[in-house]
This record gives sequence, structure tokens and C-alpha cells, in this order.
Amino acid sequence: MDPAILDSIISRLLESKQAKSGKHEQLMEDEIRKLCIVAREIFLQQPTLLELTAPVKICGDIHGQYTDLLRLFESGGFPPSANYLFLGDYVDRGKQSLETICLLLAYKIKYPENFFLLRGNHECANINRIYGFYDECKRRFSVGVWRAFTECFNCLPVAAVIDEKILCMHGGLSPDLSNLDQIRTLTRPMDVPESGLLCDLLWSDPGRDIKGWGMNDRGVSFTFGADRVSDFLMKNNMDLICRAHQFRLLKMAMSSLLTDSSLQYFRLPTIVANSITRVQ
Ligand SMILES: [Mn+2]
Repeated sequence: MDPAILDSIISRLLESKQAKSGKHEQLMEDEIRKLCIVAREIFLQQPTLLELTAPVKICGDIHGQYTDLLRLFESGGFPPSANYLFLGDYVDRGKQSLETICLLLAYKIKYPENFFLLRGNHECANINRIYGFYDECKRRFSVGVWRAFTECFNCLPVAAVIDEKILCMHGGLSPDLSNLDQIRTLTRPMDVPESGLLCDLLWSDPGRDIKGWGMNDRGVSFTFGADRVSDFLMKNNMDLICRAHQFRLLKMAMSSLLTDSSLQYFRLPTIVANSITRVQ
């Protein structure tokens, strides 16, 4: 991708730092399609299970809250002054999914070794067809733009390991997951299936007061008990599971479940970089 065009896209997107909240920055449709195509190639060149080294700032759901994404960078440092790992759910719900995902893809293309994006359950056509992203693409550009994003999202990596000790994903563990090679060998491009390992990595939740696996109120995937977390970590010689996928602040509800072996990054009404809620 022409570096001058990429820089121009990033600077136009960042201009809304000075603009009023909610202002829509206009990119051209062919520029957006190009971001999707080039980012997709980078995702496919890099592994399905990313292997990263600290320091890296880990961020949870953005969900189209573009002004919060900019504030997050203002607080944590604009790339490449800090390394970032985002845990998915870039689109839907918020008003500016397009600016959010375009800036993230542009940074991925510009700093491919310092800026990482995992797949969330909303980076899936069946979901973002319903929860806002499709409508935003159609209203502001075309259904074709939404399809270009779908092809890009189908190639996102699904988990990351930091310093061989911290496993990061959007949703959580899976009854089908016993070792990391199973994630490494997932093939891409891939739509998110209704069950199985990829589905669970993007959809599962920690369950309160349960042991083993439980029903998930979302109607998809499972819940997992603290015993599943400690068992997985022990067998794989790891220290921590780090996940997102929580729409509301559930600190109290979670407090009895997760100990030092699990961190959750909440989506907050106002996101502050590094404002990681440690569940104790
Ligand atoms: Mn989610």
C-alpha cells in the first residue's frame, strides 16, 4: 500500500481529535477496501496464535466508540510509541464502527510488528449484520464495503500468548482446548462456526460459582469454572488468562470466581488506556 496514502488515511482519521465528538471522518470507499485487502494479507502472513513479548498494552472491546479509542491512544501513547494488543469487538453497538476499524487496520498495516488485533465475536458476518456495522456500512458506503470487511475479519488471528505465560483471547477457554497447538492449526479464512474451538475462544465466558463447564446465557458456547482456568494454566505451564467480551462492568459479579489467574478487560463507558480492572 502506498505509504503516502496510508499516512493520509491515518491523519484524516486522527483529525477528529480536534473535531467535535461524533463527527464522521470521510474516507473514500476504495481506500477502505484497500485497508481490508492489505490488512488481510498481513493477518494471513502472521500466525493464528500470535506470540508476543512484553511490554504490550492490552485493550478490550471498543464497539465503535471512536472518540474513546482516540482517548485511549492519547492516554497510552499513539502507535508506535507503545505496543498494542486489542482483544476484538471493534464494530457494532457504537456510532463509529467504520472510523474505529479503519484506524485500527491502518495502524496494523503501518506497524505490523508492534500493533496486533485479535478477532472478537462481532468480527463475524452473522453478528455484525444485526448489531449495527452492516447498517453503518450500507448507509455511509455500500454493502460491498461490509463484504470486504467480512473477508478481512475471517482472517484475523484468534489468540495471543505473551512471553509464553499469558494467554489472551476475546471470549475464553473451550472444552475442546487442551494445548496451544490446537489454536495454531486452525485454518483461515474461516467463518465463526456455531460450536467448537474457534466458537468458544470468541464466545465463552467465565461462570460464577460453577465447576467445569456450564450453559451460557448467550445461547452460544459455554461458561467455564475457575477450576478449568487453573487446570489449563497448570497443564500448559502458563500464568494467566486475559479476556474481554463483557458488555457491562461486572466486577462484583465476578469477584467470587476469578483469582490471580484471570484478568478481565472491561469495556467502560469511558475507556482509559491501561485502566485494567483486576478481578480479585
Ligand atoms: Mn464480545
